[in-house]
Amino acid sequence: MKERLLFLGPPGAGKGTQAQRLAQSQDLLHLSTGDLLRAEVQSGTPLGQEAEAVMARGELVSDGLVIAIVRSRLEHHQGGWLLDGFPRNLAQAETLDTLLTELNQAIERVVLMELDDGILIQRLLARGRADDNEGVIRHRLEVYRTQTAPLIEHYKDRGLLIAVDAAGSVEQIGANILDCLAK
Ligand code: B4P
Repeated sequence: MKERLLFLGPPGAGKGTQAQRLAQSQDLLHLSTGDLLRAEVQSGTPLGQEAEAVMARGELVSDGLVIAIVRSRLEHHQGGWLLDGFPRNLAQAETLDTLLTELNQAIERVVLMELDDGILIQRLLARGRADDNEGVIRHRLEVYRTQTAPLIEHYKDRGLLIAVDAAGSVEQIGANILDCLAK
């Protein structure tokens, strides 16, 4: 079983849902930049105040801020990890590559969760978080296409990418991911 993983995919594909299950069952550190940013917003820290309006618009929080969060969590961690929702653009991916070279911890697999826009929108509207209204969701999908989707080629070129169909039950998708990671 691979121990250093990235989860990639459009908003609402279920990255958080599957990442949490897998991290728990395989005893990996689960780093969700979305969850970490929401915790900062909740606590009203200066970082959270900066992130709040950006997230509500469905845009990406500044690279510097997100990278600082990830670095502080990874640099003292021993063992496997799963990055969920990070990196989200090429600049973040390149900084991550540099950080992981420094830490001598290469990525072993990138799991791409693929799903049609119609289902994504339905799932997010049903979730109903503050940034889950239709206008903001459509903007997040656009941000995904322009800024995050280029990472698919970035990781495919390195032979790290596995694509998983993200339609179906949570259990079924989880089983497919485990199968792919065992290979
Ligand atoms: P995230 O917190 O990463 O959230 P997401 O992409 O919207 O959702 P995810 O794919 O994890 O879906 P989930 O499992 O919840 O990002 C939020 C915001 O944070 C971004 O817009 C950005 O502003 C900021 N941010 C985060 N990381 C950043 C970074 N690196 N750089 C800059 N900014 C960053 O599933 C969605 C719903 O579907 C849930 O309700 C779930 O229960 C349901 N669901 C899941 N699987 C299902 C299934 N199989 N069937 C039916 N429903 C399912």
